[in-house]
Amino acid sequence: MLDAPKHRDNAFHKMLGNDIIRDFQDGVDELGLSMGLRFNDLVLQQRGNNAVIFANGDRVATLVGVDANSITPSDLD
Ligand SMILES: [Ca+2]
Repeated sequence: MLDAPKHRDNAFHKMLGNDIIRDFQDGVDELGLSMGLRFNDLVLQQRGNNAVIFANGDRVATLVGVDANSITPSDLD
């Protein structure tokens, strides 16, 4: 079951799969987690210039041009 997006502008990115998010702005945009995931369920890795987010061993999103260390619970909806 998927949650409906709370708003549909570019400032909110719902991670539903192996998404490539190219316009994430730290401190401006928020990430939405599906499937009841919480920040502690995530693994963040730096791959080149990108932050890659894993949950339960699966890649759920790639944030292009984002520092993995900049993603904290405050970035989640
Ligand atoms: Ca942040």
